[in-house]
Amino acid sequence: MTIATKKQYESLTEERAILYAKGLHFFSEDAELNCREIGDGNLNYVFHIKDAQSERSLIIKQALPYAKVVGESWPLTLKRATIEANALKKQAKFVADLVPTVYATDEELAITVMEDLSHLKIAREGLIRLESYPKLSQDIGEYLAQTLFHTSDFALHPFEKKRLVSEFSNPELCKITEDLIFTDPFFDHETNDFEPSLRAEVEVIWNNERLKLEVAKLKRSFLTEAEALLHGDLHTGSIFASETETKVIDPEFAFYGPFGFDVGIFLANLIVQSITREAEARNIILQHIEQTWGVFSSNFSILWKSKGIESYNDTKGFEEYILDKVFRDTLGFAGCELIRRTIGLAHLKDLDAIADEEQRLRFKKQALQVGEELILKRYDLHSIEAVIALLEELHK
Ligand code: SR1
Ligand code: MG
Repeated sequence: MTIATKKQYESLTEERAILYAKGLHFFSEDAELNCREIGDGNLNYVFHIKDAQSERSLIIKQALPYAKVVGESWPLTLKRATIEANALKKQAKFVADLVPTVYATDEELAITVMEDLSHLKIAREGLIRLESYPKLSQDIGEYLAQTLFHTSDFALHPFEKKRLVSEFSNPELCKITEDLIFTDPFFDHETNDFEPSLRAEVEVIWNNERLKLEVAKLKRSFLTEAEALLHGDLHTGSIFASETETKVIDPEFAFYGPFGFDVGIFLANLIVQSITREAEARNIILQHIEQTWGVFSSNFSILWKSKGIESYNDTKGFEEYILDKVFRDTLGFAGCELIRRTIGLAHLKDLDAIADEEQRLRFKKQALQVGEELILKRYDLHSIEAVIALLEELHK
């Protein structure tokens, strides 16, 4: 449902969100609604609205006309709310159980009304507390294979594929990624943010021409390879999880880009957990890393054989070539994400919240080291097992 409104954009408060929810006719007329703003991301308001009597609830997400993380000095398109809602609806066609249901959208107010997932926890928060998410890698591997394959030229008529490329043109949000992941961390840029004790390691990165050449190639892939509809920001803060459920939220960065980007961003966020954990807790994460790639690649392969429409699909070596390219890109993008989350503008609680300074710095240096190695060695690491071995080396 699209709600018709003649309103000019104005940001909601908790009180206004309740009034807005009443107009949706989702709750009974006499419902006594409670509302809390629960958004802890960098960009949006998220209102949780609940009728205490019936227990019915929903989420009203509103994009702000600027990046919340920086303030009003960083204006940001409201069109991202429409991109996000349309991406969720598109993904629901392939992985309905793994994304929240969209109930309504309102373009003028940049609002998406959706299923309340507050019985689940943001995966990053749970992972930091060593909570167990046994389904995480199975579900995310499946999500990646289904959403990426079905929105690619391997599954779509070329006219429909190109229509979607245009529908999901998202230049402002892509620019954030281009700057914050692929450019700024590799130069002495004012957006960077790192502890003074890391300066020596950071300067090594800024002066490493071989590394910068590889990052330039990865940035070019991100800019030019419109392979599939990406989530665009698939870190563990974009995932709600429990022991039995996984839901991927927040695809406001969605656009047509290279297959390996979503896979790489997700793996990088698991890699950070593998750095900060010890013993059995670390093994669980290493298994998730291995299984994510395993589930993604085997499901992609099954879809290739069962649903592929490309004339060359049966040509010997083509499928292997594609999956090998996705694997190399995945490692490279994961490396860029590790570096930017350590020294760029947007950090991770997994690392920043470690109180012990010596330990925190050691982990951050390891994140930088793994990031550099994944970028530089991505053509020498021939399997996900080789990546696991590289991660295990850190703890020897
Ligand atoms: C200004 S936005 C900073 C970061 O938050 C988002 O979640 C993306 O990861 C972006 O790079
Ligand atoms: Mg987000």
